[in-house]
Amino acid sequence: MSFGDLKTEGAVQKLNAYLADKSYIEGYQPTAADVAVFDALSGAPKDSLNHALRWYKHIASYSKAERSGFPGDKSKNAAAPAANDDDDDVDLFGSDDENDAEAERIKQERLQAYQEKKAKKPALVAKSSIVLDVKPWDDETDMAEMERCVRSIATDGLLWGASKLVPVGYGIKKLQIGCVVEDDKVGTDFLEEEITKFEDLVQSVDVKYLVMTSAATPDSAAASVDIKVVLLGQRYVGKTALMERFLHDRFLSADGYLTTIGAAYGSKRLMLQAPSNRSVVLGVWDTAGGEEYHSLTRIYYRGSRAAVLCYDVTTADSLDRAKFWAGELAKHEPDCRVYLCGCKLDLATEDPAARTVSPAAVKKFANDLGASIFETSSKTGENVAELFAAIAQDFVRGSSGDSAAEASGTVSLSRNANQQQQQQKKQCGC
Ligand SMILES: Nc1nc2c(ncn2[C@@H]2O[C@H](COP(=O)(O)OP(=O)(O)OP(=O)(O)O)[C@@H](O)[C@H]2O)c(=O)[nH]1
Ligand SMILES: [Mg+2]
Repeated sequence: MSFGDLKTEGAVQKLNAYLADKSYIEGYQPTAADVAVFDALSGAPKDSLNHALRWYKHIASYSKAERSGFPGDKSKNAAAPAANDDDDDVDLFGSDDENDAEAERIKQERLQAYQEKKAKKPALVAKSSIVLDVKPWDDETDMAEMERCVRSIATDGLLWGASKLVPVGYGIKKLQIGCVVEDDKVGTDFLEEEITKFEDLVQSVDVKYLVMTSAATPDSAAASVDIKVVLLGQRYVGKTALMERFLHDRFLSADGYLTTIGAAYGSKRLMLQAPSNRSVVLGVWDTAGGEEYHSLTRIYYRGSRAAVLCYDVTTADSLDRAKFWAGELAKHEPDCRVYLCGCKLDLATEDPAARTVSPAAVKKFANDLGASIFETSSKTGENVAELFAAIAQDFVRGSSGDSAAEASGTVSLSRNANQQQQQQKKQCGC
């Protein structure tokens, strides 16, 4: 099998189709096969061949010396990649001399089966991540009660997320609260109407920002990545699950844990509706937490504009690993904006005693870094959309010079601490 002469448009199109669901020519890390194909091209694929272009840019980001150090057999003609052993995939490229009718018929049959299978995939539910500013009448308004009232609004397709109190002056604070809505079920008008019904407490409601998070399939977003985001953290903290939830809005059960080897890549377009009114493509690298991959991981955070330092709220030493990565970024990528992400929030919500990472330690760490904090559950989806929406918003606002924490509306840990206290109260009956 071969892509053919990679100096021709047809061959580059085959390469593009091949890379539609793969990060590399072979396996899960850059190899000599990538170098062989890269060298065989006459230059960068054109914009419309988005998968090939994304791959090309990634391989081009390595120096020649680094490329020559990639593992694999350099003598092998990697422009003829090994057959893919993934049953889901189809061999779209016959060899140059596969011209006989039988081979063509088999190819067409497989292509048709592949397309039928693809067509049966369930449609993505369009969701938006919304952050609302809810303003009280004065500094005497009971903000805890206001938050309770807002959260009491329940309807199909609405999931409340994290919140914080933001000072607005004269001792008055507004409630900033996030939620994820299914677009065809819940709109901002509904939210505004429902919240302003608490008229004793609420003076006004504004949409701080709204991000459509599932408007595009990951594949269609690969064209031109605006911001490279890297996920870093100890093995097993939940990086891959976070990426899966963000890209595909799904959670693969705990039984199916597969440690990441090298790294995995995916991209997604977010539509920022207000106040930016533009789209941003996030290209996300999920790195391997295993210590044996650390030197390789450097390759993936190079050039990142945002890094999500993941820790597991139920695993105390995972915060130390996040600190290690913060140090590495400070040394090598000082311009990379950092977000702390406490994963597996659902476990701490279910059993507060399971939380072994202290919120105070996280806050101190975040303050030292000037980083935003999010606590997420890839199982329930809580705060995942908010995290990536904030990254996109911060990226857009970056040029205006806002600080990371203010720009993204840093998520307060206090809500979870409050929940914890409430649950502890419930448990002890006081
Ligand atoms: N309950 C719960 N389990 C989670 C969550 N996120 C991840 N897990 C589970 O934690 C285990 C590890 O998750 P991964 O996402 O594979 O961890 P990782 O950080 O990518 O690990 P490496 O690739 O080895 O570095 C898996 O069994 C997941 O199902 C979560 O939000 N809630
Ligand atoms: Mg992983």
